[in-house]
Amino acid sequence: MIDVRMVRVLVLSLIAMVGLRGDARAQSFAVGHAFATPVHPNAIAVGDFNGDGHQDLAVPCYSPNAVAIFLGNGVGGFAPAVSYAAGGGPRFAVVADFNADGRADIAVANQDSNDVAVLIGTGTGEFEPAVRITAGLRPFHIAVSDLNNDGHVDMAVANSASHTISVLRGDGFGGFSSAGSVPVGTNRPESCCVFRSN
Ligand SMILES: [Ca+2]
Ligand SMILES: [Ca+2]
Repeated sequence: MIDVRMVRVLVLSLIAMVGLRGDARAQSFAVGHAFATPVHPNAIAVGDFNGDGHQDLAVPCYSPNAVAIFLGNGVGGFAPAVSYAAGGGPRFAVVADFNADGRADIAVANQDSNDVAVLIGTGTGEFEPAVRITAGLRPFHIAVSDLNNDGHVDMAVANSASHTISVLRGDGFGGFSSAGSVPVGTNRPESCCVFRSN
């Protein structure tokens, strides 16, 4: 039985080798390690939050409505999590540089408070308090891209209960404003991605 307080994270030397070499032929992994998280982890996002060249993890967790940050040591280990308040029901997290300062930031989809939390990274592994932007009902997923070709990172948010994709326009300084939403049918959109069709 899976303990919901734990997230099993396969952090293995072989994975690091694949990342460094881009070797798609590697097909096996060593035994994984489990790391304690706050209650009910929902997703994992990867980035280098303290600029040491080692991958770190952001794990949105239902309780206590936070995103847990694990700083990696580069050999498969992680420091105990430090949590940052995110909003109601953190469901998904994505890493991007929203204010173009070269430091990784995080956005979290909050399915219970119907918003997206943006946490600006300081580059030391810590984050500024979350700024929350209204999305649709029960946002489950975020995709990041420059959607209007202004050079700033924007977000598309899949809202599972309002059956829409919200577009949040980035200002390049970490701020976002709503650019409306697009209906996508009635079958609970729970994920989205960005691609160019022409
Ligand atoms: Ca790091
Ligand atoms: Ca940044």
